[in-house]
Amino acid sequence: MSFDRKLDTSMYFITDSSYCGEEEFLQRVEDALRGGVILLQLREKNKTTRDYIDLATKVHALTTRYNVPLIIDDRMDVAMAVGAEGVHLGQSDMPIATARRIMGDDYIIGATTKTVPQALEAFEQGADYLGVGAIYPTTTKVKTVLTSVGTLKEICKAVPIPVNAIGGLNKDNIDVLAGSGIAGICVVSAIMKADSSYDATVELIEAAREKLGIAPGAGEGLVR
Ligand code: TZP
Ligand code: MG
Repeated sequence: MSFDRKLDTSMYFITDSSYCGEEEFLQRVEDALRGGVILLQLREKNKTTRDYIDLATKVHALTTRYNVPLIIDDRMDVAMAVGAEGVHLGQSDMPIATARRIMGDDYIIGATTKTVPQALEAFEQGADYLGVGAIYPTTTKVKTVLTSVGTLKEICKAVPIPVNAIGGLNKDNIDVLAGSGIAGICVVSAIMKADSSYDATVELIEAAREKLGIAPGAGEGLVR
């Protein structure tokens, strides 16, 4: 799993399996992939290691088919165990520099940051992209505080890596992100809870293209 191309974070789907059973979950993951998500994170907070690996293996089979990198939330060990393409680390997870030292340069490492100093630190330690938010209040289970669009803009200016906005985003409220300098958006419920995860993805991509000038697939494709 190595990446010889610019990382495309433009439409980043983060999963939450707590909304439905496994069959529906995997169907929604595939629908989102079919709809055009370009990066996918498996985010599990309550699974045993064994169950996390089990689900990650199934999700990785799908993402591989669609040539989409799979990022595992929090757990470098799970990412490496299933041959996923990367890991996403928060401020209380393993330090980015430690993960980079262990994982090497062939894995994608993402970081959650809410301030310019945090963003600079993550970049300097080897993060490939940043998630910044929550921009809006979220219904997804997460310990977070709101981040202003002003701070988001400052972070985008401060680091040369892709910065994604996250938190309560949907096709009808992303206008506030125009001109912020983001590379993409991260969504959970806008896709996960939609009647159709496929339609929701297609509509989100359309909205991001129209309102933010962000177009998934502008990169050169995944090289394995
Ligand atoms: N980090 C900040 S907000 C959030 C995370 C993981 C959840 C975003 O979920 P949603 O449903 O897109 O608001
Ligand atoms: Mg985390």
